[in-house]
Amino acid sequence: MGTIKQMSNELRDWIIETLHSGVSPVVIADGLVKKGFNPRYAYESLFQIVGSEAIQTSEVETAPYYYETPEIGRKGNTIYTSDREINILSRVEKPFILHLDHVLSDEECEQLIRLSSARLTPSKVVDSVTGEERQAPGRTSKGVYYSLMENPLIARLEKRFEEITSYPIENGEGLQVLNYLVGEEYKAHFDYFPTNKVDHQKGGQRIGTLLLYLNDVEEGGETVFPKAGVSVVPKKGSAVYFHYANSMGQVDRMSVHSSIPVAKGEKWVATKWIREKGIY
Ligand code: PD2
Ligand code: ZN
Repeated sequence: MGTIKQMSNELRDWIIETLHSGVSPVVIADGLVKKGFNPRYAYESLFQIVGSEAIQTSEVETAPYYYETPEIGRKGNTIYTSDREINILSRVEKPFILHLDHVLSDEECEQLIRLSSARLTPSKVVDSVTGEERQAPGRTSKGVYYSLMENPLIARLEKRFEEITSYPIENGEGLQVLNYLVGEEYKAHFDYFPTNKVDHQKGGQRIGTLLLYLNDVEEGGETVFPKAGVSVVPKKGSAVYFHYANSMGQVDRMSVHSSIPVAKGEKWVATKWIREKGIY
């Protein structure tokens, strides 16, 4: 019978690291018991570590996501903004995804690409454990961030996005424009932050994404929502809006999505991430 009742600092650090990598506490506790730890001690220690480190574990996130329809989903089949009429092409409820056409004019798409071409740098990802930004092999595109209202074009678009989504401009992160060349992709990910890494002083959780297509792609480059069985083909001026957080602080794991590799041509998109509160 295992009777070890003391844990070295090294072992504690290893447990924290392993929890962060997504291994469930139960699996780790079972492993400790197999190594000769007292079962009760192993389980209580794991419980304590999870609590004190605020580690998000698969056991903690078991409540089913409660779907709430965002305001954009109550506007019917056409969204009227002060300068455009935008058509809704398709709608998925769970996860919530809207496909929109004519969000940007051809000239606006071309202007955004022209402005961005000279400023591209390698894109980063939000680390699913630390919540910090870093470069990663799963995201091979290049991109540029604009600050809110940075120039007259961005200001006009920000205002339009506010009217489309009904979220104030201040809830939006600066627009990001991305460029993917042949073979480049953004592997499956969530846009929301790990729930224990949300900065409530700076806008809080990301709740929705407006992803705008700036050009037609010859082949590949679709945005794929594998849990919904949806694949969005990039079309110049169109957009997809997806919503993945509710007023109870839950996030929707069904919203996992990716940009599959461009097979021919190149792909330009703009991403508008929306937070639950004003950021600035
Ligand atoms: O470029 C895309 O299609 C894409 C897909 C998934 C962009 C993002 N996510 C993103 O910017 O978050
Ligand atoms: Zn994304």
